[in-house]
Amino acid sequence: METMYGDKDRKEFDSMPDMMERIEEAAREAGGIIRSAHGVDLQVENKEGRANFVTRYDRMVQDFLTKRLREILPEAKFLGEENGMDTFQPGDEDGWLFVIDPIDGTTNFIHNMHPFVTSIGLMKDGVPYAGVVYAPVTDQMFSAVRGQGAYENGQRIHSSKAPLSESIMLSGSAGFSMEAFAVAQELTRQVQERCHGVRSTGSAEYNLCMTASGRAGGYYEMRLGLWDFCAGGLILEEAGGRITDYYGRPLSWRGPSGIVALSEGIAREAAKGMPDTGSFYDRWKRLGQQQV
Ligand code: 2AM
Ligand code: CA
Repeated sequence: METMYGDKDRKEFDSMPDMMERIEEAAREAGGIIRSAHGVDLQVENKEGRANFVTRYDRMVQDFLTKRLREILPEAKFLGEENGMDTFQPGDEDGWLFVIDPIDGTTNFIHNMHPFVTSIGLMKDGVPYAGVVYAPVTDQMFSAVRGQGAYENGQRIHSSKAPLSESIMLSGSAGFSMEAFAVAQELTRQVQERCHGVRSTGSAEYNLCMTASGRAGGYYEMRLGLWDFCAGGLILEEAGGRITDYYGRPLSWRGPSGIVALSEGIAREAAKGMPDTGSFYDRWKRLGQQQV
């Protein structure tokens, strides 16, 4: 059968259902470790910059995932938020690369306030190939394989076809830069008056999954690590949505980026130019330039 994949890829692709099951199982186990943290000393430390925290559990879960995923796909390389693995290395664009965030939404986790999730992206030759995002508090498992659609707890999901005027939007909430936050707030003010309201959850991967599953119309954030959007970005694309940088350009999938993630309906509007406001991206770009 003629496919978009070559013969070699096709072979790997056939073994994907089994591999995906094992990756999801690893994410579920990671969620178990995260849930077991309730009421224990998290040993919170502040990393570089403002409100950028890490706990004993972020490190422990990343170690667990690295070990478990290495058993599943021994030839894969790793990029992860913690333990000094956070930079895309020369050669990472060749072959398999796991991109993991053991806890996305660490500040929420510290405050015991859902959502916080485990995310596992799997890149192949420099582009996302599979993604798994697991929310342990609500037991939601989101997943996608490139070309095979997106799923929540085994059910196919689709992003919304609704226009901005009938959607909830999600704003970024990283506290690393008050200047970036001020720019994002200005965009939020403008988006707020054109939709049903803007919310902020504190977990980028969860926001992407909320957009992929049709609950939210989109999500924007000034700066994120690759581990914050790799898995959820693929899940959104497979659900019919669109993720770009805030100039509307395709993501490089190599490292940090600002992102604009949109449902199918709002992406269509944005492509045409928003009603009476001009292009979403032009607006974002003008605001972004104050900071970049
Ligand atoms: P984290 O919880 O894994 O740190 C909040 O809007 C999102 O921004 C979260 O996904 C959070 O991921 C991420 N975030 C927090 N601090 C950040 C930083 N200094 N740089 C990039 N992303 C950050
Ligand atoms: Ca994290």
